[in-house]
Amino acid sequence: MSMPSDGRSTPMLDSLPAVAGNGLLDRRAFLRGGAAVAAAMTGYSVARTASAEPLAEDPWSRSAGGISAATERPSRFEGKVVRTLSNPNGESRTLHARTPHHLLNGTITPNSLHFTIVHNGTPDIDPDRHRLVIHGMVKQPLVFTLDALSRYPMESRLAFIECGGNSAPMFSREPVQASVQALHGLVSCAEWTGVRLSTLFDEAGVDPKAKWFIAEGADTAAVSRSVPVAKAMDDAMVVLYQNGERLMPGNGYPMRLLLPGYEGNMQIKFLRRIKLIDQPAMTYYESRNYSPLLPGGKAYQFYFVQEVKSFITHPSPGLALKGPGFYEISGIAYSGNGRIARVMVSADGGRTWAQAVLQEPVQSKAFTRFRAPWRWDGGPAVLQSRAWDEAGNAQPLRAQFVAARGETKSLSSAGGFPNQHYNSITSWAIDGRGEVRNVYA
Ligand SMILES: Nc1nc2c(c(=O)[nH]1)N[C@H]1C(S)=C(S)[C@@H](COP(=O)(O)O)O[C@H]1N2
Ligand SMILES: [Mo]
Repeated sequence: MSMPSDGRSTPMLDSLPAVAGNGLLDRRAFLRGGAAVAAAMTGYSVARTASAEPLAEDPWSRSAGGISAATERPSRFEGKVVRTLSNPNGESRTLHARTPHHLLNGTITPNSLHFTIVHNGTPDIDPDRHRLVIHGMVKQPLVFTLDALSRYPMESRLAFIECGGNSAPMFSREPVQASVQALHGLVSCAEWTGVRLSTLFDEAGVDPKAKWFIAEGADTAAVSRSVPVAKAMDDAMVVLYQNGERLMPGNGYPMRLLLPGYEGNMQIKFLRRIKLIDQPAMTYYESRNYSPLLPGGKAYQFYFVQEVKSFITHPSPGLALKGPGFYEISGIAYSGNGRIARVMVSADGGRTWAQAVLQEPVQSKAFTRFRAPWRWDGGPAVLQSRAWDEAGNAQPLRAQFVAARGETKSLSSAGGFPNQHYNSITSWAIDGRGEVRNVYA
């Protein structure tokens, strides 16, 4: 490897075993409490050696601080940590707000940064006037106020929500130069609290011949989707809280349907109606928008599950490397089929792979943060991640994926209806200056 820019030798770092090409180190360097990595980093002066001088007394150390706000906001120095808006002028049409994954860490998306898609603006719902009706093929139709719903037993779970159109630019034949936020920002993960849908269905007395239900929102877009009753009996919820506080308006206030692992579009926000039916209703959103086309001209009739997927958030475009040395490669993995079983990371465009550490606890249908230690020698590298889930599914390689699912000729045709459910590999190329670019490898 080349010498770090300050010219010092790095005996400790060199003693960490490389387990794959281009400087990927053994993940056990992390498992030993990080001591091996810490020792290795000293030669690289990521932190500068402290001298004997006292710490500077900055103004904030010398006078009383400000008052606590009733609702805390992030530091004013974090003003760049924002969602990007597809429709910033505030017109009431489809609006996409994307999560800045490259500026976050961990597994929970803060409520203010959870992605949002609203097809006809965010309604300003008075929770006291909102009602949820369950009717159709039931013994006893029911109507719930928010208060009434709040008296049922509740539970909390983590779950990611991903738009079927997330990563649509990755279908483009030429790699689109954009950030992880622009490419993969339509997925987020939160802790959701609410009432199991099976509890409400049991009370309503669902007719055994009812195999589907249709869920409808109170917004003017009246987004509605057919969902199998089996999902209701498995893990669906009517959620009222998001990371401990009431749902954000954009995420469905005052109540939404949560279908862990299923396509975002089905998880109806501003939920006002559930109708039990004996066959799918073939609504606009399921028969036109969300039945992805295949290269042969056939289309999926339904595509509910968001399949196993991962992408690297650090480093990623816009987060340039600052000189050779130690870096943690980290990213997000998730699967609509259950827990993440394994994530492999490559630094040489998929020729060789090293196993990443999965941050505990690894939870079903939720974000799993993976991390891998890496020694960048300053030369070109191509970083990739690939995930497996506990159901045995592997994230498909790009060649396999494109053969099965197709690609689009240009950027402008990306994001169209055939371009959904991209779950293949993302590759970040790093050049000699440490700049990061989206490539296909
Ligand atoms: N009522 C209603 N529900 C809706 C939508 C909507 O516009 N109205 N958008 C859907 C789409 S396309 C997605 S991807 C998810 C996004 O959930 P989020 O905005 O909470 O992230 O909500 C779905 N549920
Ligand atoms: Mo969506």
